[in-house]
Amino acid sequence: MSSQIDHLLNEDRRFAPSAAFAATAVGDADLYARADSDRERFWADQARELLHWHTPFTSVLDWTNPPFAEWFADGELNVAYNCLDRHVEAGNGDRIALLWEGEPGDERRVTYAELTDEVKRVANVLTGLGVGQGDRVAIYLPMIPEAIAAMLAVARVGAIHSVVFGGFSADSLRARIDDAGAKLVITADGGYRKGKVSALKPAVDAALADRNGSGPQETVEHVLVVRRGGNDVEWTEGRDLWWHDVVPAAAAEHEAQAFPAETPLFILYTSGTTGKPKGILHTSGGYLTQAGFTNKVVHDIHPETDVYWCTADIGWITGHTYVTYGPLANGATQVLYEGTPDTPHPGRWWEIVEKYGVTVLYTAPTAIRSFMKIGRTVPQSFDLSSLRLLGSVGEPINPEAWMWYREIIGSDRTPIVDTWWQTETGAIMISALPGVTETKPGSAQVPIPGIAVDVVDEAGEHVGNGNGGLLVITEPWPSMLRGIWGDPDRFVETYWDKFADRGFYFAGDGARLDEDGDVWLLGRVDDVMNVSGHRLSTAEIESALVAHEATAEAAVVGASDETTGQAVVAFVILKQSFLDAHPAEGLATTLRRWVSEQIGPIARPRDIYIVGELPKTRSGKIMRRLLRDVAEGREVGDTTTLADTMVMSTIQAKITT
Ligand code: 6R9
Repeated sequence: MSSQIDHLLNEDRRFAPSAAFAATAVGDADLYARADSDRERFWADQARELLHWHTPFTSVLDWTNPPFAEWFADGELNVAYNCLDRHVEAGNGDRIALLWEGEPGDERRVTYAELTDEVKRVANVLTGLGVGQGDRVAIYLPMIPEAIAAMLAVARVGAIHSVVFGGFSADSLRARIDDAGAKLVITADGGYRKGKVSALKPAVDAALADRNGSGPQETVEHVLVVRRGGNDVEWTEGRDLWWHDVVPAAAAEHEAQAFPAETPLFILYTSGTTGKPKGILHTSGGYLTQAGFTNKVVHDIHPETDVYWCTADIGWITGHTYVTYGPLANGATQVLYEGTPDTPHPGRWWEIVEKYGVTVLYTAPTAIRSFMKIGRTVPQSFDLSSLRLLGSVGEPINPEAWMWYREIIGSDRTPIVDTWWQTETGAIMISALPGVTETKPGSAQVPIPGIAVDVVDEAGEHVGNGNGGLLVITEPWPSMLRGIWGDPDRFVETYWDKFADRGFYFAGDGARLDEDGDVWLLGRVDDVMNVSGHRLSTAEIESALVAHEATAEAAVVGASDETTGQAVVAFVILKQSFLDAHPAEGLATTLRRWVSEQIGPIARPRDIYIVGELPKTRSGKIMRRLLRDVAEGREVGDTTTLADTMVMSTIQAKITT
């Protein structure tokens, strides 16, 4: 980390917004002044300006029972109405909501009127299936318009969605269905990935297969299946329903009912420091306010003219806030792309930018770095002149990638907003405003208007400019998580206990303040890895590894990786009894595949080292710091606290041979 900090300290390039950009930018410097003079009033103004309230709120923030916040609690709204009907009622029904591009090149343009119609029908189907306020619905879909329609229909009837990324395994899906007690699963036969159909329905079938009495009682009553891949699927009569049978047949009239602002909107599972993923709970009014506000001022959305494209999958928080809720609340037109960036050719994304005239692009550093690897000639063979603003999210963006993004993709002209936030924060918290802030490559810079953050030491003291420490959020914010599904104690413990006396939210990230007081993110300080912008927990992968019959013990670390930011590296001790009966050849490959099946391909270790022992302290804690040194090819650091100081040289000898 220290070499990274030195490197960042030397970064002194600055990019002021052009006068032309600033002249038309939605967000101006006045927002900071307004927010500073009265934070709660500022958010109340945003909530009133950006959303339609069936019942106006009178109470803004209730923080009488911290850390359980309530925002706009006596107000009532319907989230789907805000994302759909009101735009149609305002005469914008013909505006395109989704410019959808399938991986094979098929396309669909969906207007606000059409999407509203579809969501109303799906809402009627949900009601017909007995899904109503407070019920949980799991969504396991590819990036197709139906995925957005499904989320909004669930929201429309006051139910709670839990979107599970399509790359997760049947086991991961099962765990999430069980934890939330989902009543319905919405899936597809399959979707296109890397040039072929990747099936989804079999994973749902496997997740719902008879468990012979193990696990909790089955809660799922129905599975609603979209036909996308055209692949053959198994069918359970009475349980499974085709979307194309029931949705078009449902009535297109559906009046959106108003729900209290604190009505749960969704649960989204994310990795924590322990093995079990946490179901992060978000509610309606505050979440939609901050989603809409940040999309508008950070992405500088002009709904009449912009073609916005956020490349995130809806299985992640970025897809929730900046594909589904933020842009649709603002009535924007956006690109939705089903497939992978390099299928069928490495210029696929840039072809899409050219084809649709994308003006605002929001993506992750890992994608930028993989394009850097391929080389500038690929993007340069497309017309990218429509782009006027670029955004980054998911992990720290190194200054080289930032510069390449600006020069090659942004023609050395577009501002870049590096946006820091988390599943838990629900929306962007730290970012430049593109028409206001002079940007610095590699720094997320300043809290957005209405947000208060600090960098503090272990005791919670402000570290002061020029120093590093822990990133905290010092005041409640509208889109903050309201809890962990079914586990209020874990919510308090994970985020609030560390600085309980000060009431700070602890984000789990290390950060540094530069001489101007701007924030530079330095990565996680806990056992959470960030692989291609996706959060994975070391404990979760370790427990998958030890669940294999060959494994006695496992330690997992995140090692820095040129393309993916971090990569999963595992150190595994095998069981002697297993080795006595089986050949050791090919086991690393088997274990890699095993992890992929247990959790999903994103968790597959880049390297697995079979070792005889693991470095442990005298109290038995695995010293991952030392394993990280090995995995990153560095000289191993201080080993004096190891119970057996020889262990590291044995491990290294093993790895270099
Ligand atoms: C939105 C999202 C959250 C973690 C977060 C941090 C890292 C996200 C970042 C960033 C540096 C940025 N992170 N954005 N680090 N600069 N602009 O990614 O949510 O999947 O929950 O991950 O990602 O470590 O704590 P999530």
